Formats: sequence, structure tokens, C-alpha cells
Amino acid sequence: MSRRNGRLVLVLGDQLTEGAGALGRADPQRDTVVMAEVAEETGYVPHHPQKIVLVLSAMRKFAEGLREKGWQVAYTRLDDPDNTGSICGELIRQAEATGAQSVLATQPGEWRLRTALQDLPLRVSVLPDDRFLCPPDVFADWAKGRKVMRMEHFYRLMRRRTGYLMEGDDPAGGQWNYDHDNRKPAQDDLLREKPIQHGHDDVVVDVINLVARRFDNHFGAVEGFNYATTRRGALAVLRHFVKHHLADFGPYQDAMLTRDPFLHHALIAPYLNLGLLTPAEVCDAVQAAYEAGDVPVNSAEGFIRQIIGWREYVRGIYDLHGPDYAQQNALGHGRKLPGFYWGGPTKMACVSAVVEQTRRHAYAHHIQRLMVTGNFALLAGVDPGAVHEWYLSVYADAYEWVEAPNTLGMSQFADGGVLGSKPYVSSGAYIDRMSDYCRGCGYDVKAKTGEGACPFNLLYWHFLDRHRERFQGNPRMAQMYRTWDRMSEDRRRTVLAEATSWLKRLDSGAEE
Ligand code: FAD
Ligand code: DLZ
Ligand code: SF4
Repeated sequence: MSRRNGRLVLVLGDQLTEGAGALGRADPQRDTVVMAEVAEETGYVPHHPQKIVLVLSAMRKFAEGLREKGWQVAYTRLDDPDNTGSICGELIRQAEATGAQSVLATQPGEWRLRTALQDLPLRVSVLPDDRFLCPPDVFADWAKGRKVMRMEHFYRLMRRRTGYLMEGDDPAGGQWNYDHDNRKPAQDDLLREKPIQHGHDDVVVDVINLVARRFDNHFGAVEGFNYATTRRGALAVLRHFVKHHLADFGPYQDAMLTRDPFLHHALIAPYLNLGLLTPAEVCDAVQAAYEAGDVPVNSAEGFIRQIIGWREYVRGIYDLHGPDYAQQNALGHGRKLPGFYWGGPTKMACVSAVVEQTRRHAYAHHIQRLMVTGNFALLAGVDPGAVHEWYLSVYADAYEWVEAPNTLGMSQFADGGVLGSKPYVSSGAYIDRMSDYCRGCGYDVKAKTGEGACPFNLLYWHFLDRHRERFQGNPRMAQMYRTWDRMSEDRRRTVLAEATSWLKRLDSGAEE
């Protein structure tokens, strides 16, 4: 059908929210929605197969829902013979097919696509992504003139703007942040409520078969796929979390267990990032549970901080920085990413457990990402570009705007300290305190040097020593340097020599 007077309305795979952005401004009578499964998006990194199944299944069902509501949707499937392979190629093709002269888009999450849209030989209007709670100009205003942009300061602004957990001008319960009540280790508990099981309908089965055929060389298991692929399913996950896990979210958010990858986490990041849930409705649900007296303030606050604080803050940082965000490497790290990140063998039980649950579920929670795989890569001096590519590939919730600031900024200190005032490094003692990994490990967490010494213990001091010039003046690291300096010279020499030879063996593939 000709829609010569209408526009093309671009809906990307992570813009599946009715009424938001371009979809909110478009006219179903005149405009044509364009959605496209394309090789450029499925291939810019080797995405985990479950992430591709999730995105493509959710796109297909969202398109069907729009059609049922009367929208004209031009939908391209990955194996359509006419598929041009890119979002821009599909827009040009659909412009020719419909006669439309212009495109209405919501700002894409990634700079890569933002730039590509600017170069299109069509008239393109880009609207802000209004699913975020902090408009870009508010973030830019807040950031202007600040030497340091700490999340905690931004978070207070967001609490005041949104009114979540506020009692007049004051924070609910009298404190802005209740983290000191949190950070407890967890015990194996067979009674802890398990995640909802999502059945596979025909759409999901078709996409699983497609992905198994086309992406069988990607790291990650496609079998066991258990993500919701509709808004309804995503809402059920949110309700399940609020009912069964929110109350314990705060105390146990940093805990890690080999046999329980999910603990009390919400498992909603994939849906928020796709648009099947909005940050506002998630926070409303948590606020309501708090007001009803169902959950304590430390859990409600800890959770709301992740959404209106961290999530909005990393979006603002990514937007502010510009397209070369992922090129940063302030510490000059260049080691190759070890093969065990892609499932190769390692004796380190902590790394092995986190990589294995990532392979099975395309999921690891924040502390596993930060303090196990991220901590190891930082201590070992792995090239942050390679670490970034890994995180962008292997998690079902991974999109560059959120992944890159977390990986390069928070986890790898590659931005030189914009996101964090000090690097997130720790020896094995932290992992031992917060998890059950060390009990089943081929290394000994109590051994600081010698046969079987935990590599985190050796590499921790190696990291501090090799970056002394940069960090010794940092007041938050002074205690670490004092401890190192109190060791005898002999001991320091032994630690550094053992760390160096462990890294050499790692590079040669002899150390696992
Ligand atoms: P919960 O632990 O239950 O937290 C609730 C929600 O808070 C999450 O769903 C998420 O939307 C939000 N949130 C929590 N922490 C952050 C954070 N630091 N930044 C942004 N939002 C946050 N999150 C992503 O959504 N996509 C990514 O690609 C991603 N990459 C990361 C890479 C590294 C190295 C690190 C350290 C963290 C990364 N995170 C990323 C943040 C966090 O790990 C995930 O949001 C969280 O693990 C998702 O699981 P959940 O939904 O069960 O979260
Ligand atoms: C992640 C992803 C994948 C795997 N495939 C598609 C796709 O085929 N079509 C599409 O429109 N979007 C896809 N996406 C999401 C995009 O990569 C995402 O929109 C950009 O990274 C911008 O955030
Ligand atoms: Fe990880 Fe070290 Fe503990 Fe082993 S001993 S699980 S390597 S922290």
C-alpha cells in the first residue's frame, strides 16, 4: 500500500514500548512502522544466543501486537531474501516500497546507530528516548562545571525530582543510602523462591531454531532459554520479584553462591533495556510495596537507587562523553582476554562459576560481574576494549549505553576515574567473605604466596605496585599502600615475582 504522505517510524529491537518516543508521536493511519532483524545488529559482537532469541522473539511479538492495534508494520525477518542486512538499508528499502519521504525515530541507545541515522539519504527526525527518567538536558545541567560526577550526588537530585522514597524534602527513614545495612553473605537455601519458568510458544521455538542454525559458533547455550518475550511476561517477573525477593534484595545483593545464580535479584534488566518494562513502573511497584509495609527501607532504597540512580547516571555519562567512549584505556592495559572467559578451563572456582552461569543463563548479577570477572581482568591488566566486547556479548541485558560505562568506567577504571573514585580491586578475601566459591577451589584463598596461592591475592599487590604513581596519593587507597609498605622488602619481592610468573604462565596458556 502506498503511504506517500506518511512517514517511516523506526522501532529498534530495544525500543519495544508502546506510546514512547517516535511511536508515541506517530499516526497509525498514515505512517508505517519499520522493524528489522538485520545481520549488522545480530553481529556487531558475538551476542549470547539467548540474547538474540530474546530480542528477535520480543520484536516479532511486539510487531504482531502493533498490527492487532491497527498499525501498518513493515517487518523484515533475518532470513528474508531481500534483507539488506542493516537498519539504514532497511529504511531505504521501505522508503522505496512505500513512497515515504521521511523517517521518525527515537534516539538509538548506541552512538554507532545515532551516527548512522544522521548519514541516511532521507529526512530523519530523532526524538529523545522519553522512557528515561532524567531528560538529557537535566543531566547535562547537573554535570556542567563539575570536576567529579559522583553517582551519589546525582542520585539525590533524582530522588527529589521523582519523589521516590521522599518524606517532604527528606529521604524516607532519614537516610539517603542504607548500604551499611546490606552486604551480607548468603547460605544455600532450598526454600528460596526460584525464577518463573517461561514456556516456549511457536514464535520462540522458531527463533530458537533460527539462532541455533545461524549462531552456533557464539559462546552460550541456547537450550534452557528462560526469558519472558512479552510485556505481560515481563510484568509477571516484576511482580514475582516484588512479592518474593524485594524484601531480601538489600541485605543479600552482594552475596554469591555457586548453586544459586539468581539469589534475590530482580532479573528485570533485559526487559527494562528492551522497553517491555519502564523504569517508572518498576519504581512505582517498589514504592507501593514499601508504603504497604511489605519491605524494609534498606531494600526499597537499595533497589530504587539502582534504577533512578545508577541506570540513569550511566546513560547520562554515555551520552555526555560521545562516540569514542569505548576507546578509553587510562591504565594502558593490553593483555589478551584469557580463554576461560569463553568457557576454557580454569582452576579458579569463582571465575569458573560465573562464566558457567553466564554460558547457561546469559546472566550474572552485579557483584559477580564487578568483583569476579571484572576484578580479575583489571588485576591481570587485560585490554579494556576486549573486556568491553566480552560484557557486551555475553549478557542478555547488554547494550552499549549501559554496558560500556559499567565495564570501562566502573569496572576497569579505563575512564581514569570519572565513574569511580578508586578502582574496584580486591584480593581473594573479599570473594571468600561474600561467596562459597573458595571452598571448592583448586587454589587456597588463605595462601598469600607459594604453591597454590590464590591468584587474586598475588595480582592485587601486583596491580597496586605497578600503578603506584597514579593511586598512592588517593586517600581512599592510602590504607592499601600502607599495608603493602609495611611488608618486608623480601616478601614484597616474592609476591611480585610470583605474580609475574603466574601472569607469564597465563599468557602461555599453561596457567588456568
Ligand atoms: P538487580 O541486581 O536486581 O538490580 C535491579 C536493576 O537495577 C537492574 O535490573 C538494572 O536495571 C539496574 N541496575 C543495577 N545496577 C546497575 C548499574 N550498575 N548500571 C545500570 N543499571 C543498574 N546492566 C545492564 O542493564 N546491562 C549491561 O550491559 C550491564 N553491564 C554491566 C557490566 C559490568 C562490568 C558491571 C559491573 C555491571 C553491568 N550492569 C549492566 C549492571 C548490573 O550488573 C545489571 O544491571 C544487573 O546485574 C542486572 O540484573 P538484575 O536485573 O537481576 O538486577
Ligand atoms: C541487540 C539486537 C539484536 C541482537 N538484533 C537486533 C535486530 O536484529 N534489529 C534491531 O532493530 N535491533 C536489534 N538489537 C538491538 C540493537 O542492537 C539496539 O537497538 C542498538 O544497540 C541500540 O541500542
Ligand atoms: Fe577465586 Fe581465589 Fe577463592 Fe579460588 S581461592 S575461588 S581463585 S578467590
